[in-house]
Amino acid sequence: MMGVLVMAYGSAQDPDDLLRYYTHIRHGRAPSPEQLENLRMRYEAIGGFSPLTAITQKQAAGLQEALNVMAGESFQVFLGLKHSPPFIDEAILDMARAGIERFVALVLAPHYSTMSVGEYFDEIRESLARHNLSLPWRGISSWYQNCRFIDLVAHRVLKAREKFSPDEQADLVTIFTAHSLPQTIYQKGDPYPTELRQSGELVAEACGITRYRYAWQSAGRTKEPWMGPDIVDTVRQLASEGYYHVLICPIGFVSDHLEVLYDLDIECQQVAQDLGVHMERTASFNDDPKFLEMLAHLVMETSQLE
Ligand code: FEC
Repeated sequence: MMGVLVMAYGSAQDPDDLLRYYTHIRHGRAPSPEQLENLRMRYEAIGGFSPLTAITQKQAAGLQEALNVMAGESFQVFLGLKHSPPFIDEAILDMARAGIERFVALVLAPHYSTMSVGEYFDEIRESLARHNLSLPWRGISSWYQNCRFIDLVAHRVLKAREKFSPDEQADLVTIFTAHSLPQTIYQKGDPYPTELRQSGELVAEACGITRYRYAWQSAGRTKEPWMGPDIVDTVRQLASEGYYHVLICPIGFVSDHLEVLYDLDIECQQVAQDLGVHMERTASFNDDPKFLEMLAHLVMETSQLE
């Protein structure tokens, strides 16, 4: 039996879990009371909790079903989250207990950065070492170029364009976004910025659109400089250039969560409305069976590599 370790960010389980969650994200440094209050306010604005962990659980279950259909029962999916239970470490132990002899590691984020996917892989290595396990594994570093993924995103973009009239579509600007990271990744030659551009180009080509931009979103609240341009500044910039119809495609994310539901749908939408900009965003994949089938293909192809 081949194991599949599906990994994602994780979210706070309830309001009482916010301090633990935020401290974990900050590598053990507790947030200030103001920072915590700000996070609480954002969670409240999206209904009191984030749907992320529940969606990730559905994605893992759906991936298992898709693999069962496509490959018989030769894969067993395990879920490991970065910042909330079930943690990656627990999933590694579960795999060992289940007698898994090798596994494919898949992060539910399409683009690679040492500070995103790389950290999930570090966690696997540390966990295996901590428990003295020697399970061979193959990590899927990125899948932003996968043609099935590009087709699915393109479909989402074309669908969302229908929310604009034909006249509006004529000057509509699509903005591809991903989570910002500290600018130090530029010095390290990290592939993340290039991968965002390439995925946007591929989707634009598949949709036949030529007016598109890139922006970073959800920069952390730390003192160091984060990658820009920020999505909110980009919407302001577009309005100043006379573009009042904007479609945001958060191609760096595959689920609804705080960074989509608050940062885009509330914060950015408010700025857009104040500027008189009609802003829409593409729907997240969540547990769309077509998306999970795409992941199943990816896992199967990776498991067959020598
Ligand atoms: O819905 C939810 O509850 C979770 C939303 C959420 C997702 C997410 C994805 C990514 N992050 C990435 C990097 C960083 C770095 C820091 C950082 C900080 C935060 C904070 C919250 C938060 N992130 Fe996040 N991220 C989500 C939520 N993130 C909350 C706390 C600060 C704030 O509110 O702004 C900075 C850590 C530090 O301070 O040292 C770096 C990356 C991703 C996308 C890849 C992935 O999903 O793993 C990269 C979803």
